Amino acid sequence: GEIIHLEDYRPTDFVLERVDLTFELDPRETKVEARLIFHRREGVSPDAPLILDGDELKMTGLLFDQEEILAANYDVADDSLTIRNLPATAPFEITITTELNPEANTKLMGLYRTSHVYCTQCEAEGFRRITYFPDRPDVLAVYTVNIIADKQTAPLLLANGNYLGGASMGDGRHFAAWFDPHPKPSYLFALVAGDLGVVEDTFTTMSGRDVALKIYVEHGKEPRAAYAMDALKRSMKWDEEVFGREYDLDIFMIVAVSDFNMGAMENKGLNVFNDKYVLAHPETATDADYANIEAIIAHEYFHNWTGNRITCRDWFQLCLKEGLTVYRDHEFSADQRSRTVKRVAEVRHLKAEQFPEDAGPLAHPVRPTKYREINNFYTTTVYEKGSEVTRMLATVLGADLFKKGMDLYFDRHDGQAVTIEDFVACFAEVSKRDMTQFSLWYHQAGTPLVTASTAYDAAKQIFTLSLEQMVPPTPGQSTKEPMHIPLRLGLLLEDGSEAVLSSATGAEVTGDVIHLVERKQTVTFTGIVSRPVLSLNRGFSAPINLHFEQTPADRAHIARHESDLFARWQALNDLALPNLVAATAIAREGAKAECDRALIDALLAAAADARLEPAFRAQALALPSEADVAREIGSNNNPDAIHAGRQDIMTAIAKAGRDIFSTLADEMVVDGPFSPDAASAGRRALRNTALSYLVYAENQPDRALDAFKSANNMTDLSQALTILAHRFPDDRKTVEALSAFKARFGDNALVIDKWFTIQATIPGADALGRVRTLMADPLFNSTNPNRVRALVGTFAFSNPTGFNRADGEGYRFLARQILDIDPRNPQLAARILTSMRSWRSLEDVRAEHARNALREIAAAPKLSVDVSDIVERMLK
Ligand code: DPP
Ligand code: ZN
Repeated sequence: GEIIHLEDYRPTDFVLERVDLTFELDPRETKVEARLIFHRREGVSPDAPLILDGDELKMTGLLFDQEEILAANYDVADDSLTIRNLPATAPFEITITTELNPEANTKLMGLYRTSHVYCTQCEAEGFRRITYFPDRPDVLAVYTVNIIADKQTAPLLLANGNYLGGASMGDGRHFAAWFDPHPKPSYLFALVAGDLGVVEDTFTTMSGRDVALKIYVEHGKEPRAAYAMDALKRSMKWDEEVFGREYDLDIFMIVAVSDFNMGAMENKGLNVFNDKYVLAHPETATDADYANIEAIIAHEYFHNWTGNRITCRDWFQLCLKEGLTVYRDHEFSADQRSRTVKRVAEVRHLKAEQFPEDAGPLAHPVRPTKYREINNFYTTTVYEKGSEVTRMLATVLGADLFKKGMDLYFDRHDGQAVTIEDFVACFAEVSKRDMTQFSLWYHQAGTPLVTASTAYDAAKQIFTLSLEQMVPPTPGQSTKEPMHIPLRLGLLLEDGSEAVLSSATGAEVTGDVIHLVERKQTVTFTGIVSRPVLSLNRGFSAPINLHFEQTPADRAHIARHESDLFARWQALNDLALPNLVAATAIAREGAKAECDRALIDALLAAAADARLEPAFRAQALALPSEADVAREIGSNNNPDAIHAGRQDIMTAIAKAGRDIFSTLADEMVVDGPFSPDAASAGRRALRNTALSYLVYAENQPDRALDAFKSANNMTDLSQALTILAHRFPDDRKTVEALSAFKARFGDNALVIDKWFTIQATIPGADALGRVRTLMADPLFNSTNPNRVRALVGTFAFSNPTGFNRADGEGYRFLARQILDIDPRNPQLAARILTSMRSWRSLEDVRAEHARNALREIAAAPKLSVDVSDIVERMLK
């Protein structure tokens, strides 16, 4: 659990040339033989020992060039192996034998079992749980893998690369050999063995090579992999067309497993997925599930170039592969669906997850400089903010130079393990821009606050925009430098046209982008014939908090007339937030809040505007969440008041728009057989949003109950059930609907996860009791990460009133859960604990309870490094 610092990086003393692995698989006694060929790096002292990483390993054999090593020449512990007196220059072979118990591996790191399937997860540091190894991403080697297993229970034997061959062994076992010609770091190693069904297809690459595509799932679930296969082929094609990247092996495999800590893993040629992001069927998957599958299949596939062929020098560079690959999958989804709707969803997610992280005790730079446990840095900052930084790079440079920079990056660094500096240098080189200031986005944590004010001189036709930026202090970084903030903007004129921005002084302006680079900057636009309405940060061109006092009338103008549709959504959001904040204050006094007419009119105008696509209208009508309101208020938060105030506003909008919502509920019915395409999904989204408002207006469950009974797909069914459960939790009809749902889908784990989630997120103080009851349900399973996240995770992350009960019982419950999960699966425990990251912004009584719960965790006698790292940072 020591702190690792970026500045301490140095290359290994020994170069690993080749890796030969043999696995004799057994549920409890798996034998692994690793033959590793090394040579001493030039210039390294001949006395330097070889030090290999391990984690909970048991070594049963150690050879040097096939000879026993003298006991005096090595030291072994369960977490390291040190070998001394090794050759000064000549290559040598070390053979290590270890014994593993996959069945007992509940951490789901290294080699483990899930539903009788052997499977591995090695990122970030799981390979060291398989054998002693230089387990770091800058050690790239070519691997041969031999797998031996029982033929009956494990007819399928998979590893990275291309299949070499296999045979029966006569003792009921068989073997298979795989060879991966691409040098790779150990975190991309994978092995899968078991009895699975397969869906097969082929893809012909841009140079005419045929690639065999295989998706392995549990027997009987093959039809549910069809959409994932379709998404994979579209991803492969898109990466060729947009980034010029071709696949490089003869085979690409995906395996879906039901016990997995993360979403999915991009192992070379053998992706392993949480089955949640592979399996989909109209009766069991929602539109959101389909969109997630498409995005994650693409994400892992895109890693083949951004992550695998070009990998990270060290784990501080995680955003090099993750931020860039998220950006690529965002662009892919935008091209496959509606770009605006996709952008709105991204920004909602960024603000809901990353902004709170960046504003709390867990804030860290996109490229951190120290960590205790790397598993705790697979964060929305590294992923989503990392993606936003890549997007800004494209905005600052423009599409052509960005593409040139990417091409240079691929050409120059293919086959290497590199850094963020290497990446940024490619863009500096092609654009001849000094990227030093821009790079602060990687180094300075915290969401910048930009304050804008404007003036218009009608006589001189001059419009002045004054901008000021401030990056708030974050842990370990008390003072910050001004950043390079690219702000896209539009000046909307009275007649509905847009002012031309060509004559600006005071800032660099490229196209519709202002480059804010100083702490304070005043930009002047001349030739502006009438008072313009400023639309700033179009498309969310920079991930900032914007403080700009704009009148409701101006915001409503943007919401109606902006050519940039994202900005319209943003304007509606900006109209809604002050209403929700005011409603919170009123609710805190025990009174009922009113809603501004400007907001109601703007929302209903968007709802009824048939020129706007339904998915956009649904997003426009979705008010900022309770978490959004809490973030806007910032401190002394009372989740009950936020909830009550928001309910008042929802009801006011619902009543005012009853006719429109009723029309939409009829108009947006999707006829014909189910299709997960974006247009149909958009109609369903708008219809369900309208239904939800109607239930607010009517305040009785019948309409939701009808929707529940008539639904012919999981989107409509789960939405209707959510409305029933959240609004009428104790109604007999709701109770019946919940049990009907459970009875119908009891054998489908992914749907039962939804059943748990819907109930875990029912607002109010009774939620905790409900969660406790659900934990006793036979379908609850505390060892399955998806199930634990569905119940305990969503309760803590997504039930603000239930979790933040004023008596602190929610926090005490979570503390106990964390201490229970931690010994089994520290990664899962640490992740769920981050749900408390904003505890300091709660009002005093709740904050005190939260602090005590965190202290209870911190005081536990035996904590994993994962949990102790998170809890200590949260209490600091
Ligand atoms: N590298 C993995 C990913 O794709 C981590 N789960 O994000
Ligand atoms: Zn990734």
